[in-house]
Amino acid sequence: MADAKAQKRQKFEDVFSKLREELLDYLRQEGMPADVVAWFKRNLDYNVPGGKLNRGMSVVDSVEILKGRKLNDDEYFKAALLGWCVEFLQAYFLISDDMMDQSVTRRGQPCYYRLEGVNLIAINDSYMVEGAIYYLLKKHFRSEPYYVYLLDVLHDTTFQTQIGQLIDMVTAPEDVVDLSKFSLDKHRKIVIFKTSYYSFYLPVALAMYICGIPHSPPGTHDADDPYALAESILVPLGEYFQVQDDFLDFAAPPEVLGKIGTDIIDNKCSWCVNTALALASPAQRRVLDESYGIKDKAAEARVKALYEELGIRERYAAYEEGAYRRIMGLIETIPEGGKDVGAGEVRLKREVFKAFLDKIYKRQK
Ligand code: GPP
Ligand code: MG
Ligand code: MG
Ligand code: MG
Repeated sequence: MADAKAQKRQKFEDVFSKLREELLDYLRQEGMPADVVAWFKRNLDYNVPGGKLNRGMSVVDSVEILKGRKLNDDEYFKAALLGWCVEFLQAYFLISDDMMDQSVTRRGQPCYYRLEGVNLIAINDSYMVEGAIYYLLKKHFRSEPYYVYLLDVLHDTTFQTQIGQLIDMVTAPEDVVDLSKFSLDKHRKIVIFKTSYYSFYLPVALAMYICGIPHSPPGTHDADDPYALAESILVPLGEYFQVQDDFLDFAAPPEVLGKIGTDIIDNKCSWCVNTALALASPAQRRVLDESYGIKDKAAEARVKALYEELGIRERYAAYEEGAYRRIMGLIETIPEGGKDVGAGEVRLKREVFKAFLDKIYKRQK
């Protein structure tokens, strides 16, 4: 079992090595100096492949579910390439997010911009990781009828993520604590724009495009469009995932979670603090105002004790049950058997969404 998982990851990573060589070959063909090629190579190796790869591999999984069979070599390569586009996009976001957040470490090593001699060159390096997406797409997909849709969905989700980043930066600066700026409604908008679109909708939409699922013809009701339908399920699913992430940051034992939560100390606009703010008495609110977002272990412990007092765990359990039922209900709006959603050869399937939901429901880490 663990072996099959490792093999699957290895196969996906092998595609990265190939894509990296295509990108470096392009620079070489253009006669770029060796130190420039080496710089770009280090940028790619340091920033793109080191994460969990869930988003990227979910493109491959979704294509397999939609087609209902194993992929041949060419189909696998194309699906994995699009999966890597999501990972490149995320790497571009994270390089720049770490600079904006002045973070110290990412994925257990120093943030890229903090490497000797990198500093603000990381701004250009993040743009190059983004630019690489469109070089690879053009090279492999330009003659496909759905090429323009791939470009569109990548551009749209990039802009949505940038908007989400802006709400986040303006609402929760790492150094100025002002809890009056927080609310559950802002939390929801931040999460949907900063995370849901690129992490959940984008991988599935890319999978749907390469499977040839068409948009509904212009003029038909928007809700019947399979992409609109997918979005209407995946955006709430991503929201649920991030609420879990926020809750686990507070509640999961570090030895289970694999990291120590820092949301309280970092002044994050987390689901926990927003729920606490909505429930707090004036005296409890003072505790939050005085202790949230400061770099002090005792202050963090006071906030955690208040979360326990306010019953954040029970609130979360109720939220999780509600979210699960609501999302299951949304999934069941996908027509099965009878009427085709996409009129093409391949139809949208409930299984795509159930696979995501099953992976995250009641997760402990
Ligand atoms: C990470 O959020 C930021 C993003 C996923 C989007 C960044 C978007 C840009 C347009 C740059 P975070 O700062 O809350 O999380 P982490 O703790 O991983 O840094
Ligand atoms: Mg950050
Ligand atoms: Mg950030
Ligand atoms: Mg988190």
